[in-house]
Amino acid sequence: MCNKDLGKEICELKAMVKAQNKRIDMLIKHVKEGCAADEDKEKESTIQNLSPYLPCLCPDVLFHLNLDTATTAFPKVFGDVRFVCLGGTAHRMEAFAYFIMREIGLKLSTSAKLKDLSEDGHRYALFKVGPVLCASHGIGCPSISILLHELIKLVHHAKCQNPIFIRLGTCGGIGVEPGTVVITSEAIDGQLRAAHEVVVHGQAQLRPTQLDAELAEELKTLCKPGKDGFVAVVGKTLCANDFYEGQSRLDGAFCDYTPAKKLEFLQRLSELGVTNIEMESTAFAALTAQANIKSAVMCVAILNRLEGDQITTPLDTLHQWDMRPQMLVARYMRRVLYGDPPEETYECWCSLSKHDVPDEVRATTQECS
Ligand code: R2B
Ligand code: URA
Repeated sequence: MCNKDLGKEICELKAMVKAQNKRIDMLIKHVKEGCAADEDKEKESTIQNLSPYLPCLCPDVLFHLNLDTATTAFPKVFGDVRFVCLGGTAHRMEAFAYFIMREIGLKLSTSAKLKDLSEDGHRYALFKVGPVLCASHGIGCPSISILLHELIKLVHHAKCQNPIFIRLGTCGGIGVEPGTVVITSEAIDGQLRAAHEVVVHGQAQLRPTQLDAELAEELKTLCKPGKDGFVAVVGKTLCANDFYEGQSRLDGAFCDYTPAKKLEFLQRLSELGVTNIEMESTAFAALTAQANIKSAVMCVAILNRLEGDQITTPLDTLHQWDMRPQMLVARYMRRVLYGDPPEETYECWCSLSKHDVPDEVRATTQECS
């Protein structure tokens, strides 16, 4: 063996001894200070301001999700969750789960399909695709609020670290071309307050509807209008408690105002910087902000309310538009997970069950080896 080879070997051995010494020091420290306490401290979730009564719930039953902490090991099953995506319907969120699986490079075995983890609860749908949870929230603030209480507890029990919540939906645009993606800067309620009203013990409380401004801007930059064929804008969102009179429509079963009054209201909204109307953003913004969760709302406008009330766009066009916020969120996740562009497969636990894979998924996913 020449001197050069010997020198290299000595160098490698020294590095090994140094690493082992470091490990021994760490183990001694853990034995002295109690490693269990250390590990527990490291693994607390980043969720804040939770009810002081949560630790007393043994088990905690997340009734509407049909999950509980006694029968599900939350840290094991959900501990790797980094993104929680919410959308109105179970069908849309199941399709989104398959879409995001491909987009983040996950593979599904040919005999498996994603399982709705809350199916037996018959309220909301919940799918897990590696680091992404996909849930349906129904219509309106009361519905999304119940889901968020339970999802926030879920990520807390799972000890998730800085999960990002994103609502993907549809909306009525104000002064924007149908098909435009509107990302919410601020959510205001039907009385034009940047607040979510919660009635507790007969008293109305106003909770701030704060969203992450940086995240909204970043999501916007991921849209490439020239290439994508649509634009994304950031603007205020009016969150209504009703689809018809609450959104100043003339086409509900009842209407006691004139077309002129309707337009006057919509123009007023436009002057206030309101770019769209939907039905969940105030509750979504308030609950995520209270929990210290970074969050965003991204909705595709399916009509321009300055031009009408009825939605007459063909269903297949609406389905294509539905994909637009999903495409942007996929780009965002790939950037966060891998940097752009995606290079590797993310290996992790999915909500799989052994059934046939839908054809459209089989066509676009590779078999596990
Ligand atoms: C947008 O669309 C739904 C009503 O059709 C509602 O959930 C919303 O926010
Ligand atoms: N969702 C709404 O809440 N309003 C619309 O006009 C369209 C979708």
